[in-house]
Amino acid sequence: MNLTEQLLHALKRHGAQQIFGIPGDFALPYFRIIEESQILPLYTMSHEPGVGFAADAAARINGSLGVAAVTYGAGALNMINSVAAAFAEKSPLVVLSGGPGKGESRSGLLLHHQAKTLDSQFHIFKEITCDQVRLDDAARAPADIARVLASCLRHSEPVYIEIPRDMVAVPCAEVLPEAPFPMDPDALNACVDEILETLARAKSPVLMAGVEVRRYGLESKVAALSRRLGLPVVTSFMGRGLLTDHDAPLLGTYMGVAGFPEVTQLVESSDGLFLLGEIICDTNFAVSETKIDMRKTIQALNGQVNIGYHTYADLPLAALVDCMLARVGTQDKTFEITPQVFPRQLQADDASITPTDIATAVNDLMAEHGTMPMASDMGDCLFTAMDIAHTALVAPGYYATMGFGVPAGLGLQAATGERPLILVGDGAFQMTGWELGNCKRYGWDPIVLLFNNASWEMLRTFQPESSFNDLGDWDFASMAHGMGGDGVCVFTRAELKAALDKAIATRGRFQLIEVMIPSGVLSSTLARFVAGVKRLNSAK
Ligand code: TPW
Ligand code: MG
Repeated sequence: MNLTEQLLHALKRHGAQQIFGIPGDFALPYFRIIEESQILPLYTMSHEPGVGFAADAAARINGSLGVAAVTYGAGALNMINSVAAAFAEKSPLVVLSGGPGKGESRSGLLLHHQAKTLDSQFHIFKEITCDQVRLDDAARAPADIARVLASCLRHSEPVYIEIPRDMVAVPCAEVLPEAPFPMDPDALNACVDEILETLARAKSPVLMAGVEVRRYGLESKVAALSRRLGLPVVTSFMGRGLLTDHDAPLLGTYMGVAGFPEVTQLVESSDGLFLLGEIICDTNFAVSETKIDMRKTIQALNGQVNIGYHTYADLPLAALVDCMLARVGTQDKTFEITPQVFPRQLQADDASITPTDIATAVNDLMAEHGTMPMASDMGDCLFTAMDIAHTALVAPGYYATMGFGVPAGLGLQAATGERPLILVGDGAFQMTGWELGNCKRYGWDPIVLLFNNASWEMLRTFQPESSFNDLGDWDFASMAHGMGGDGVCVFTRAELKAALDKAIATRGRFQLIEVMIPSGVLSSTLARFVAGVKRLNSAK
């Protein structure tokens, strides 16, 4: 077998299910092998940011490797922002890039796509990946590939693999998976003792589940753990969508001043806050009503556990959860929780549409037709998602990049086979909405709710005086037909309901519903978020 085939088999054995990509001349040779070997299906897209977002979303939804394949320079550097998002939000994304052959590297000519030096790209990717390799030595390649893929899964962070174009077809030995990382069972037991004692001592312990719980495939175990320990569960903003299909005592999403007062009160008054796989970032915590003293929490993240003033190093989350589960018996505790209530039963009348109406309409739709996985962009659409009943969600809640929603939705459908719902603002749609044109070739048929307020509205709420936030009317619905889908523009609640009913009944083509939202009308969560941030800032 050749080097590319061994790499593809190794990717598959480590959990990859498909490849998203755009080729170029440095990548054509390995793309040929991807296509002809049929080891993993290849989906090509239109622009590299979309490739990265789709592969990232596939990784997030399946809790396994996502693969983004690009060409050297113009292709790979076009994907920097998507890979940075995956790094920040801990998504195990494998970047494959073509590269100059060894001979041409020594030619003395500058090569096209070269920025500063031929190594510049490698150095740039070092900043946003946890491990890297250039496969320029066939003898070393199997061990290098094994190491890089093990790093990707262990840290749940992106990795970078460069394939010089004259190496793709050289003979290569099989990639043998690395041995699991050693762990100290005594340290694990001591840590679990301490966590269980701290939780038992607390009068009102709470478990906040973060994205690592999904990244390491621990949702059902964490749900069981919270039932056994009688721990109410909340997610963070970033963790929204976690545990939805598992029997967990889930109250809702913690968003400080922007969230539901019951959840905010529970979290901020807890004397035993257990942050499990939670990224400690501003979108999760800066909006706290009362500042949470992180030194008083238990934090399990990045393969270590912090309790009070000390740290247990090298304890993977999966081992920690397994060990805790083994210690808490098999009996569930009974306790009461009051879960968040979501808006239902849209008044289908002639009133104009608010973001909360969109959430209500989606809740009605999913109650009638079953839940759909969602991909959301950044913007008020993501705050609106907090009013949608719990369902799987991928969204850039921490890194907050625009342009994620549409390509991520395509990644969801490719990875799960399920029809996704995409939430996206008009500004974000201008960035990556074109990727919808790829649905037709692959039979993808997402339902897209485009929140069109003709504005960068989130920015406007923070700085209302700036007219540069006006985007004008682009008539997005009319573009759908030429791209192989159906588009409709809705102004009233009655039209919104009719459009959703029609979209759900129409399979095989993407369904774009352009929802016109009057200027200045926000979701209730974003309105609370802005009011809260302003209140906190004025108190400083
Ligand atoms: C890649 C900065 C954050 S929110 C926003 C901008 C420009 C406006 C979003 O407009 P949209 O949604 O999509 O119409 P809405 O609800 O606010 O009207 N470039 C990137 N990412 C970010 N986050 C920005 C700029 C930004
Ligand atoms: Mg907008």
